[in-house]
This record gives sequence, structure tokens and C-alpha cells, in this order.
Amino acid sequence: LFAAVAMAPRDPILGLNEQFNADPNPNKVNLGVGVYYDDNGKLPLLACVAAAEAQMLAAPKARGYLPIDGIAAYDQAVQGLVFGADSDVVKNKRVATVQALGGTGGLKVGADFLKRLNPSAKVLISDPSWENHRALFTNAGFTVETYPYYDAANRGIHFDGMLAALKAAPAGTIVVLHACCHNPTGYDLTSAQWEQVVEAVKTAGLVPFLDMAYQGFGEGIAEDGAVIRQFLAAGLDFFVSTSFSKSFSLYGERVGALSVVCSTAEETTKVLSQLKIVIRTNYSNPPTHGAQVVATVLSTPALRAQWEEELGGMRVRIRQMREALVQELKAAGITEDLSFVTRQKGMFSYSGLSVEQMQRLRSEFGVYGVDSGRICVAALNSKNIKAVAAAIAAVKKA
Ligand code: PLP
Ligand code: TYF
Repeated sequence: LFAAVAMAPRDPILGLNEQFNADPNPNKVNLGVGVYYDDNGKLPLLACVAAAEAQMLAAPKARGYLPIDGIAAYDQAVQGLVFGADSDVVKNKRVATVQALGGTGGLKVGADFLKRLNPSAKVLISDPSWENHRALFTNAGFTVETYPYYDAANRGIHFDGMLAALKAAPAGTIVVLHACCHNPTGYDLTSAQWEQVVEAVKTAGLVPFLDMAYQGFGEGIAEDGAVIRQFLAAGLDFFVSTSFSKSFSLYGERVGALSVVCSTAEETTKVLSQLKIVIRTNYSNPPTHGAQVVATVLSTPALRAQWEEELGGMRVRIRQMREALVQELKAAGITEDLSFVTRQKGMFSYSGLSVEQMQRLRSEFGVYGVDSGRICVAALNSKNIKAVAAAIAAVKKA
């Protein structure tokens, strides 16, 4: 039965973890996968999460099946966070929100629904993008192409190229946009640029799909979510996938959502019924624990305030690491302008290092980044930063 099965390629990022774990170098540093570690190099368990779990444990509940679209209070909390609880679309019941298995699950439910809705549409993702965007939409049956995004020469965004590609796309084309903290480059659009993107999407009749996996890691919860308000203001129908993997440090619980903004409450009811079919035929209904934790935190004022503070702490530490990296590289004799590192947002920095340099970082120094030059600055800390900077400086000089 399986004799003809070919070996599938490893995930380029998750595969690096295996290589890292097998490396005996005691000074190894993993800047590959996008995970936030604290200054001690530990994966944090947020205090707000522990408090919500203690509360849940004090009044344990039986675990029946959840509704297909998940915990109602959770879906409501997601809408409040993403769109604002008193936004017109939420008040007028124009958003269908379903609990999903992480941000990936939200993307997949959306992709499967879109395939039923408009089977011949193409999907455009940024060049470059999170690798799984291409794989996920391809496996959902779409042809996936790219719009220009990264401008290596200017260390920024090739905005003219991006806009031209959107304007030239046929009506109905699905455009996947990173709402904030672009993975992998770290370069985000300004709100003036977003305004032009919204206009182009509207004029060309494209279907925007905003992937929000890092809300709160860039400038702040509201600031990072501002792009949503811009799409709302334009009166567009659009998709938003949400992930709490990073913002709650709940990676393994698989907590995310999909929200679809529709034109009327009646449309929303119909869209929700279709999303439920996608879910029912894939995994029936979502798991309870992680979503209950997030719903508890978001709807309990004291826990919510604690979450915002802890998320702010992660955001500030990442910024400090960006600044420290620039300083340490200068101290190690690198004279080129590295200010781009502090202009980038979120967990990642596109370092501009070549494949050869990234490979030397791994083999000679035990510093693991992605071959594309992407490093996870959220894994830097006060103990490893000097060694990482020295390693980068060494491969840049020779
Ligand atoms: N979208 C982007 C851009 C990401 O970087 C990630 C990272 O994991 C995801 C989606 C998926 O998030 P999750 O782990 O919640 O599925
Ligand atoms: O880009 C990253 O590193 C994160 C984590 O298949 C990740 O988004 C990477 C690869 C993957 C799933 C998650």
C-alpha cells in the first residue's frame, strides 16, 4: 500500500528545530522558529493565564462537546479585540466569528470556505511570506502567486510594486495581507500606505484576507489592529484570522479564530452556517481549554489588564533586544547602518545575511536562523546577545 509513497520535504523552519536539538554545542542559540522566550531563555507561562487556569480549576466543569463554532464568550471576546465591541459591524451582527485551531486553523477554515465560494479565484501572498501561507492555500485547491513586498536594496517594502500588483489583479483575487509584524521581513506598511492598499483592493474588487498572528507585538494592541478599522471604514467584506499562540504564549493549546465581515446580518448568518460545515467535516468542533482561558482573561477586567501589561512587557523586551543587537554589532566593529533592525516590527528581523552566512552561523557558532536570513529577535536575551552579535560580525567580516 505504501511502497510508492515519496518522502515529503521537512518544514524549513520546524525542521531547523530538529537540527538544533541534535547540535551538541553548549552555546547554541535557536533564532529559527518564531517563539517568544523571556530574558532567561524560557518559554513564558503568562501570570494572567495561570490565574485564569486557577480560577477554572477551582470550579471544574465537565467537558461536553463545544458548539461547532466554539465558545460563544470566546468568539465575542475575539470580536471585541479585533473590531471593537462597540463597532458598528459587531453591533449590527455583521461579523461571523468561529473559534479555530490557532491562526493556522482560522486560515484553513477561511481557505476551504473561499474555495467553495469562488473555486477559480487565485490567491496572492506577499513575496516573501510565512511559508505555510503558500502551502495551506495550495492544499485548499488554489493557485498561489505573489505580490512584491520585500525590497532588499532599500531594506524596506517595495510598495510601488505591491500596489501595482494589487491594481492589476483580476476581481475576486484573494489577497493575503499581514495585519502587523510581517513574517518574515519585520517590515510593516504605514497607515498611509494601508490606505492606498485598501483603496486598491476596493477598486479592483479583491477579497482581502488579513492574517493577524502578532497583535500587540508591534506597537500595541490598538495600534497593531488599526488596519482593521481602515478596512471597516472602506465598507469592505473581508476575512481576519486571529492567533493567540504568541500573544498569550499558548502555542500548544491551538487558540485562534476566523472572522468574516459581511455586508448584512442576513449574509452573516448564511456565511456562519457555511463555516460550520467546513469545521464539522474537518474536526467536528474545537477543543475547550485554551479558548476558555483566553475568554476568561479577556472578559475579566483585572486579568485583561494583567495580560495587556504582560504583552507590553514582551513587546518592550523585543524592542530592547533590537537596540542591543545594533549596539553590540557596532561594538563588534560593524560600521554599516543597521538602523533597519530597529525599524522592523514584531518577532522577526530580516538580517540581510546570505544563505552561506546563515549556514556558517549554524555550523561554526551554533546560531540557528532561517536560510532566508530571518532571525527571531524574540529569542535573544541579555545572556546570548553578545555571542550572537560576535558570530554575526564574524560572518559579515570574512
Ligand atoms: N500566520 C503567521 C504570519 C504566522 O507567523 C503564524 C505563526 O505561527 C501563524 C499564522 C500561525 O499561528 P498559529 O501557531 O496560531 O497557528
Ligand atoms: O514562522 C514561524 O517561525 C512561526 C512558527 O509550519 C511556525 O510562525 C513556523 C512554521 C510552521 C508553523 C509555525
